[in-house]
Amino acid sequence: MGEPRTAFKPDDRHGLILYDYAGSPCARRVRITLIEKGLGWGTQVIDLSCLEQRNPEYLKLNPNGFVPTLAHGERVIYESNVITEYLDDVFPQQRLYPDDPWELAQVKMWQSAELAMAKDYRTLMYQRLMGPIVRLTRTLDEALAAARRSTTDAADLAWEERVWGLNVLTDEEERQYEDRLWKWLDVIEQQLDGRDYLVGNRLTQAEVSLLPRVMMYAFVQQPITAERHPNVRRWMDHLSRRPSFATTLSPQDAGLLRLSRTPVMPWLQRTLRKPEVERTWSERLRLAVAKRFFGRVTAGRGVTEDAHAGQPRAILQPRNGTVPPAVLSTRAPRPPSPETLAQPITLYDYPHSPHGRRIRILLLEKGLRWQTVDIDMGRMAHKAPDYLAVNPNGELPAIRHGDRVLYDSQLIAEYLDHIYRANPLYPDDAYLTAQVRMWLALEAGTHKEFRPLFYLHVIRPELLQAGLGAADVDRIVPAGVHPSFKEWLRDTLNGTHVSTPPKSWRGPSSSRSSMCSKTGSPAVSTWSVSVSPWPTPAGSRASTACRHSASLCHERYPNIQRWCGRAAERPSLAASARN
Ligand SMILES: N[C@@H](CCC(=O)N[C@@H](CS)C(=O)NCC(=O)O)C(=O)O
Repeated sequence: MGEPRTAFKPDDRHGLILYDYAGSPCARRVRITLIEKGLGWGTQVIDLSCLEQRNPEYLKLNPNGFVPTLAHGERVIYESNVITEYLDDVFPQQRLYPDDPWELAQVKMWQSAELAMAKDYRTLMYQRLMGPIVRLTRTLDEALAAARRSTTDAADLAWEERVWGLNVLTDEEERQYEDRLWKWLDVIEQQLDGRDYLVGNRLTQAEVSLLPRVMMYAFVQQPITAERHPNVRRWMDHLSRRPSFATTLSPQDAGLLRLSRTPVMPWLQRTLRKPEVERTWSERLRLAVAKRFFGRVTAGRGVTEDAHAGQPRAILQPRNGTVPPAVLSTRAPRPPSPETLAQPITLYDYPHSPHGRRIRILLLEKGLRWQTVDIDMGRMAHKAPDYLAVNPNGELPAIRHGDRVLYDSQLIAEYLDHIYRANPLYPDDAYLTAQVRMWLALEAGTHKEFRPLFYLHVIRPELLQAGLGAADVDRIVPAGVHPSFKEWLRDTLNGTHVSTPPKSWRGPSSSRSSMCSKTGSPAVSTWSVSVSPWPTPAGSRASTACRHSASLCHERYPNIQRWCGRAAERPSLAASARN
């Protein structure tokens, strides 16, 4: 095993280790937070260019297989937004999350929007930036060898091959993703009209979470200009001057930003796609120069020096036995006014939606009444303009609480738990709360695998039972829904997701194994019996997973089965079922 490598001189004052990658916007938001709070930390680089995030040793720390992860003594926290909120609770200096529950929910909605942007961004980035760089600097064999040092999962290796082959997206998909990224930017532009910050009138975590992503639009050839997005440009320029933002921009990213102002990347993408024999002499010469240049740019990321080393690197481990003191969340939410508490609650829901059910369970646990507006997911009504005006993510559920609109089931749950204090479902302790949020993040990490299975096993039978087939899609889907969603529904009805999932999603067979590996993590059972005395919102998804893929849980995972069984004893679970 190679030696653990740290990029910066470790600073041990607080026992913090950040598992980091210089070009990662998700890790950068943690670095910005640490600097804003005046904290020091040590760094362990996880080299994404060699798929080191799939290294089994790292997966033990972060089962989602992403950077960043933070170790605080022996505590391990993953998911950037969970990390930053934990830091805000434990190190309350320079608070970045607001105390007011509604402002807090708004910050979290921006974070949720960023997660949606990230899905589109990720594939475009692999197509337009990572792919050309990997293709230019390595042969396919070298790229696969580098990946194999961290993973033997066939789906991961197939992904690496697609990245190298510049085959992550079709041209049509590229246009769709680009379009969706612009739409997000339009939403931010509108919000910043006449204001300097996204929420309230000061810097909050909304800025820290969004700016690192927005800044990277340029990397996927979507430059943000003052002509088209003047407010976003002003906001970016202003924030980029803050020391925490300025010092966390890695030299490589600064170089890529400069490069993105030139036509080099689109040229590379085009030229690398040409068969070698068709490349002109001048193209070959320019490719050789580019290769030297990118070799230098990527050197700090481990691409070149590690690609041939042939051994997994050891990953620096959290310090066992170093337990930071238990910290009750230092946040003291202002009690809401009686008028706020009396506001009616409307839930935008779909009977089979596990996330809708998550909120139904919570409302029942708290003894709250609500009215339901059903959004027919089976007819893609959640992607229609009417609903997108409520929730630009196009996902269920959302709630209306008086004149406040909230989307994303996790933050809705936290908001309701903050406002209505009866039967609290989130713990007071900052680290336990972080653990609840990590489980929810793990669950969110199964969405891409879960989604095709959900359409195949839940939506399809329902539509077939109603006598509907692929030929009816144009008639039943509301006006204004993007054609790609109609195509998705047609594939659902034809049952062809199994063989032809959209390129950007993994297919159901790998869905099944990933779901298994995620829900089957030994930690799940430990946690569910030892840490959680309350029915967590995540329970609704576990029970749905069991129902749709019975082979996933019952025989293989007795602890999960016991956990589901215990949760099922809560009256709220039965009462929340709508199917
Ligand atoms: N929701 C996660 C997302 C983390 C994430 O996507 N990290 C990227 C770097 S910004 C990553 O590790 N990518 C590796 C991959 O896509 O396989 C978080 O906020 O921590």
